[in-house]
Amino acid sequence: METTTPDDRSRLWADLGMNLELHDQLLASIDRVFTHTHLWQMSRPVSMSLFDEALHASHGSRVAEIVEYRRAGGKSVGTFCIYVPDEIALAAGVLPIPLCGGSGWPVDYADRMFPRDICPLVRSTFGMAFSGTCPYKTLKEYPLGETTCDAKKKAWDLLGIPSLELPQKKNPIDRDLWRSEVLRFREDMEKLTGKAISARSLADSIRLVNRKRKLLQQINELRKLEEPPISGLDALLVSQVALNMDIRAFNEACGKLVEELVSRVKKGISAYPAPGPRVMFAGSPAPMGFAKVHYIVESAGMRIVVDESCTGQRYYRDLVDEGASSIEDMLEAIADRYFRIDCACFSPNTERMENVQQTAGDYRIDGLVHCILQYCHGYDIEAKALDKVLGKVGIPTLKVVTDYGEQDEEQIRVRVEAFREMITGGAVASNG
Ligand code: BJ8
Repeated sequence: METTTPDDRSRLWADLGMNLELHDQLLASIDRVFTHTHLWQMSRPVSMSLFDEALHASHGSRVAEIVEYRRAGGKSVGTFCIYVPDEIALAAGVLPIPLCGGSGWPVDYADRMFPRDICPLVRSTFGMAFSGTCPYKTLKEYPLGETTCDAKKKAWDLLGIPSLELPQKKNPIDRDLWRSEVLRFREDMEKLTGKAISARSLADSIRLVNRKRKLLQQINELRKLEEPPISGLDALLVSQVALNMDIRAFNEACGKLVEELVSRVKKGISAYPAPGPRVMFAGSPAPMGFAKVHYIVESAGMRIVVDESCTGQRYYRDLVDEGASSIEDMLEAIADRYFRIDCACFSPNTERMENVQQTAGDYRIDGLVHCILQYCHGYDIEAKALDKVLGKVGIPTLKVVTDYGEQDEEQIRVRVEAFREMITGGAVASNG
């Protein structure tokens, strides 16, 4: 919840050395986009106000909390991928701060360092840093990248950012490499704080992060119902906020939301005013600030009932096994859990094919919308393989390649509406 006053916030941003004029522009843009994409919905759960506030607090009271934490001697690490094991950082007393940008406003500021033709996620993240509008820029001991796609890998090189080495395959030798990286991350976190991680603190943080993922699972389980009590747009916002909000406060807010959703189901309250085809959102992540495709799909009368991306199922599907008692076994369990993530950076990525097929059945989807961020070749090319798998079970797909801008909204809408017509028995959609 936003607990700081406008004066507090201005002081905070000035103390952090931010560019206040440009930052005002960024905030105005975030606010305008959020109002446009989310506030037209007629049947939102009341507790979504907690997540709306958290989105706005991400540049206000959340920043103040982290400043306070650091003043008290706490450490933090900036991350860019859901492969970084939060459990280990938290057990060491290090706050992980996910830094992926989802706003279209700062992308051009990345041009002073990067070519224009790279993915908007990378451009938005570094555009914010370069324009002096990222409040988290100085709030971390160091940023930690990972060797996933080429855009990210080369960005780390250029900026001198260290990275976790992710294997590209899933053979036993790759699992060994990943395990050694997980152990290295543990050492790095211990060096940062000067304290060894105890078995007790690691067990506590495993339970804490599992609790977060279980709550997200409960919310998303309810989207399987004929009449989901929460829209795809709001479920996305919850996932986006999950990456920024203090974990305990997030778990509390999610608990309230789950209660309300269960009660809405009992009362027969749907998130949607009219019937519509059930679709899966799949592909590149949709970080906080980016909800364009969800907005277009749902305002065109379809229902996004499941998100397959890193701002969806890929983030909460797997839990860390809580059965281990020694620190070594816990680290093995963490390595196992993260190694199951089915990012398109892996090749072959057969797990993703199997997971999507399973999810398609579980959520009884009528169609799938690939959302590919421009120049995200992994998800773009992999869309073909997924189409083949889904084609065999008669599920149509639509591929939307886009960036964080608003210029293509109407073009996408035309294609999305044609897709809806095709699913409901009308015209044929074009898959570009
Ligand atoms: S586990 S999806 S968070 S790497 S930056 S791959 S959009 S071209 S973010 Fe990701 Fe981890 Fe994988 Fe998930 Fe494409 Fe852009 Fe690369 Fe991206």
